[in-house]
Amino acid sequence: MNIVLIGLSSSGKSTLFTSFTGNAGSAGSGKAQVGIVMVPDRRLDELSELYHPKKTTFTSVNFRDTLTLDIQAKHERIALFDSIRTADALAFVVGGFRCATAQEVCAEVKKLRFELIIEDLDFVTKRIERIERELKSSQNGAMKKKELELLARLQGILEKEGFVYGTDFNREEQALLAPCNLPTLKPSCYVVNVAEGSKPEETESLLGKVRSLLEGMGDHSPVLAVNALLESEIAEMTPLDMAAFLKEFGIEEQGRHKVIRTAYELMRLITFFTVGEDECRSWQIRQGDTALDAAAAIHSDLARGFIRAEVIEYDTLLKLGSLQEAKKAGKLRLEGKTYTVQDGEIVHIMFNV
Ligand SMILES: Nc1nc2c(ncn2[C@@H]2O[C@H](COP(=O)(O)OP(=O)(O)O)[C@@H](O)[C@H]2O)c(=O)[nH]1
Ligand SMILES: [Mg+2]
Repeated sequence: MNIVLIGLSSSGKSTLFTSFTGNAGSAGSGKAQVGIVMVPDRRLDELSELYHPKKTTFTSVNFRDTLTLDIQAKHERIALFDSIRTADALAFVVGGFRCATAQEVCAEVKKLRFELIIEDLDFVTKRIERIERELKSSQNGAMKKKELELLARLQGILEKEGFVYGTDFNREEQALLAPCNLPTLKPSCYVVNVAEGSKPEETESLLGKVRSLLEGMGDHSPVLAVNALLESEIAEMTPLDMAAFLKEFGIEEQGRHKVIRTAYELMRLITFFTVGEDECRSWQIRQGDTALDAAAAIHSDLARGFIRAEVIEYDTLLKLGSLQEAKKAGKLRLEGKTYTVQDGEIVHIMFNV
């Protein structure tokens, strides 16, 4: 999964990116920077303590730092939107720490949204013009007319300063939309970079104001707060110091975990595990994915030669101590290709190629 950080100049994107990934941000380089972050999971830690495998592998997400949204140079704007289009989810970084009032924060949120809306509106309008030209010269235009209707609908939404995300589309429309890669059709969250020393109740009140602004525009995206400077201090600490520090500052969760968890919920991702003496590992699939999808996530051979899956909840396995014991206790279930995998299950694929 690709999470792209976007925001105005000096909102704290690169500071957050560096604290999340340990890599230098895109400042000055003119190019988006990518960093990989493993997705922490206490359940995998526990499974690993049980198995003592040679290797423990956490599933990961990619973060991407971008140029600022308010840049003017045309080639930079093209590069910026190219990286936005690669996103599975967008994180709008809002520079709350340098705003005097909640109104200023809300104004920044509106400006960010506006930049994406005009980008999509420009794309949709140009595409409408092109299809209209093509329709004049082509006899067989049924499909084009459908696309035109769809684009007119999008244009209507965007002209009212709405995001396309959250609109219902049928399968055919989804197929037409997929190659357009519209930024306002991407799942997004708002990360307000609050000042160090902000009181929790002030932060909650600020987030509430941003939420109601967005709700008023029909946008139900999650809104969360981080402090980029604190995050960069935390990133340098040993786990023990970090725990003490988080407690002292009343921070419940490290910012990058918050953002990853939110993106997981937005993308409807769930985690399943594979275990063994060689490796214990977590994997990402979507809610509703089947045992066959889980097999494919591991390796295409496993999907091709799929026979059955042995499935057990991670806490049952921890209680019973091993897959053998689970089998004896009748807790290891045999499931077929169409079984819907649940979050937190251990899935052992039996296959034959
Ligand atoms: N006081 C304060 N300064 C910040 C915070 N986040 C970023 N900055 C500062 O703002 C400047 C720009 O930050 P940067 O992350 O490069 O912003 P970007 O343009 O969005 O990538 C840097 O000097 C940061 O140290 C914050 O939470 N608090
Ligand atoms: Mg930057």
